[in-house]
Amino acid sequence: MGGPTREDERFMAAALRLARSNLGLTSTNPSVGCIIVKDGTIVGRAVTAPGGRPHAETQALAEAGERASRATAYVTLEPCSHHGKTPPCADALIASGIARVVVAILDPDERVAGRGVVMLREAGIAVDIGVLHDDGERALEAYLMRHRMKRPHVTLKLAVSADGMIGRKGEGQVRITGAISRAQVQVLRAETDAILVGIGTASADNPELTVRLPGLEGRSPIRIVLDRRLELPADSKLVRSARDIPLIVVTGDAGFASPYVWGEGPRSAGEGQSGRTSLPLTSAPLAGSGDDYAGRRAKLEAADVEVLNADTIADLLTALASRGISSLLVEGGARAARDFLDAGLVDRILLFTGPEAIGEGGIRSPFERKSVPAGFTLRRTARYGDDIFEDYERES
Ligand code: AOF
Ligand code: ZN
Repeated sequence: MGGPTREDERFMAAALRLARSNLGLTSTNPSVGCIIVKDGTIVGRAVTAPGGRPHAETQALAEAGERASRATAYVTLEPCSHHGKTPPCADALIASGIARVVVAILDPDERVAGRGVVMLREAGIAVDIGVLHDDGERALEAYLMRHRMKRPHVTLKLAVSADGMIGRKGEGQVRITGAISRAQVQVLRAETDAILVGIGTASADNPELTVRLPGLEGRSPIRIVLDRRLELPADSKLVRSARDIPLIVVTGDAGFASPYVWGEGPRSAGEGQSGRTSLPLTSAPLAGSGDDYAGRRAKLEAADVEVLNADTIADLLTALASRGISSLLVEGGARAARDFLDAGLVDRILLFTGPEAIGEGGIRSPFERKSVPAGFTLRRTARYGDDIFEDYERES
C-alpha cells in the first residue's frame, strides 16, 4: 500500500479548515478537526467543542455511526491516549472499526506524546503521520508554543497611518484603517485566547476590547491591561464589563530599578504610555507604596477584576500559559508594543497601514512598513479596501 495521497491532503486541508472554526473557544485544549471518510464520501466531521470537550474524534464518530467501520479518519492532532474527563479518543477509534487514521501533528502533551499512535497501531490500524505537517504546525501554533516554550504565542497588531503614526496626542481613538481591516481585527480577537493593551491606550481610548462583529458575538477573549500602578478607572468600559468578560490587570510590586521590567523603559519627551501627554504616569505612587494603591486595588477586585503580579513580560507570559492561555494578541499602544519587542517575545506581527497621514501632533508608531524590526519575514500581504495588510512571522 502506498503512502499518503493527494486525496489525503484534500481531506486533511478540510479538517484543518474545520479546526479553525473553534479557534479561541477551546482553551486550554487545542481546536482539533476530524473528518471521517468512507469510500470517498465524508460520513462524519467535527471540531473540538467550545470549552475543550468533547474532543473532535468522538463527535465525528458519533455522526458516522456504523459507517465508521473500515473508514479513514483525518485528524489534525494525534488522537489522545489518556483518560481525562473523557476516555481516550484512540480507544473510541479502535472500537469504531476504523481502518486507517491520518494525522497532521503529533501531540506534545506529555500524557499523549506518541502513545495515541502506538495504541492505534497495536490494534492493527494503519496510521500515517505528517500529512500537511506545515499547515498543521501553523493551525496549532499557539497550542504547540504553550507546550514547547511554556508561554503563549504572541501576535502584535499595529494600525499605522501613511506617515507612521498610531494616533494623535490628547485624542482618544483615531480612525486609521477602514471597515474591512477593522472587521479582520474582530475575527482575530475571536480566534485568540486573550487580548492585551497598555494602560495608556486603556485610559485614552476607553476601549471595550470585545468582539462585536455580527455572527461572532459571544466570542470575546479574556482582556488584559498592563497597569503597573493600577490606574485603570473604575468607570472605564473595561472595568464595567468585567463581570461578564474576564479582565486581568497586571501590576508589579518589585523590580522598579531594573531596566527589564515592562512599562519603565526610557520614554521620549512628552509621551505617555501610548504617547499621550495627559496621563499622570510618572507622578502616581509606585505599586505597593501607599493606601492609594491598595484602595485602587480593592476597588478593582470588588468589580471582579483579577489583579495579577508580574514584573517582566516573560513572567507575565509564564503566568498566562500556566492558566492555559495559548494565544495572546497585543493591540497597543506604542509602549506595550515596545515592551514585547524589547523582551524578544513577539512571534507574529500584523501590520495594517491606512491611506491617510495624521500629520501634526501624531504619536509615532514603534515601526512602520519601511522599518519592521529585524528578525521578521513577510509571509503574506493583502489589500483591505484602501489599507495594506502585512503578516510578518518571526524567523526561527
Ligand atoms: C484529541 N482530540 O479534539 C483534542 C485533543 O483535558 P482533556 O481530557 O480534554 O485533555 C486535553 C488534552 O487532549 C490536550 O492537552 C491535548 O493533548 C488533547 N486534545 N485530543 O484527541 C481533540 N482537543
Ligand atoms: Zn481525545
